[in-house]
Amino acid sequence: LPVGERLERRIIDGARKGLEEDVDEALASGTKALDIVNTHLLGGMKVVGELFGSGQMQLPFVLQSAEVMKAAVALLEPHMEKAEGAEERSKGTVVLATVRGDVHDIGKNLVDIILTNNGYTVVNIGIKQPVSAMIEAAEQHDADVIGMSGLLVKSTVVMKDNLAELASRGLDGRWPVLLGGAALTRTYVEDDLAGAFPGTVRYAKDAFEGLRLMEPLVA
Ligand code: B1M
Repeated sequence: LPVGERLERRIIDGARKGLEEDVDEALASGTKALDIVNTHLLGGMKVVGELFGSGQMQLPFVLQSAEVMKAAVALLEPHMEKAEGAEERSKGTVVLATVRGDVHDIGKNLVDIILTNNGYTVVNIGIKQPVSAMIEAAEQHDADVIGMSGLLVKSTVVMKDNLAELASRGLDGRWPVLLGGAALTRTYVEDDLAGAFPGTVRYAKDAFEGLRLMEPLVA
């Protein structure tokens, strides 16, 4: 198999042994680190989601796939392009969290990498975070934006509650909120959530849309 397909297969099979060699080979062939993530690793993860969703894969195997995905991203991260000046001065600060009750963090951590490599300061507070922890971190780090990630359908309701709590504490105008994760839809965020939230709330379908949205949100 060509190395890209091998990497995709590794994610699906949760096969960690020999990963370094395949990552090195893919990089040596001239494929950019981010393209390897977006095409091959995410391609494999999509299949894992489909197999799990249709009952053809059990949870422990999904976990193994997630571990291989994380290991591959960690190997590729040093090879990712950094925007000029990204390390010198920060374009703004974002507090990033996976919402209460949700453990999925691969997407959130990719958003962290992309924003960090493009000059933003990311305060990544982890998974299963209540909105109070996001507020605390945003205050402590004088953040410009709060970013919430969630993949479960129930996380979309948690996000709605979080916005309501920000508003009820009078904090809706303080931080614009960026939302992302596979269970969300643009209409849900832009119509349902934004319609009921006095502050600014935006939907990012992927890490790159998150990056594009940061500039107007920070301004
Ligand atoms: Co979970 N899981 N999982 N899982 N899992 C899903 C989400 C699911 C869709 C699978 C399925 O049924 N087909 C399903 C949810 C169904 C639903 O809610 N209706 C599901 C389920 C059911 C569960 C459990 C409940 C299973 C169980 O216990 N019975 C359980 C939940 C536990 C909990 O959270 N309380 C569970 C557990 C797990 C693992 C631990 C095994 C593992 C996670 C490991 C980890 O993250 N450390 C796992 C995985 C790997 C998945 C799938 C297969 C892959 C998720 C992933 O990493 N994708 C997933 C299937 C799927 O998503 N279709 C599934 C790759 C990642 C890069 O994509 O996170 O979407 P994503 O991020 C994207 C964009 O969404 C966006 O940018 C990223 C890429 O550019 N983005 C943002 C994300 N956050 C953003 C924030 C932003 C901006 C953009 O700004 C703030």
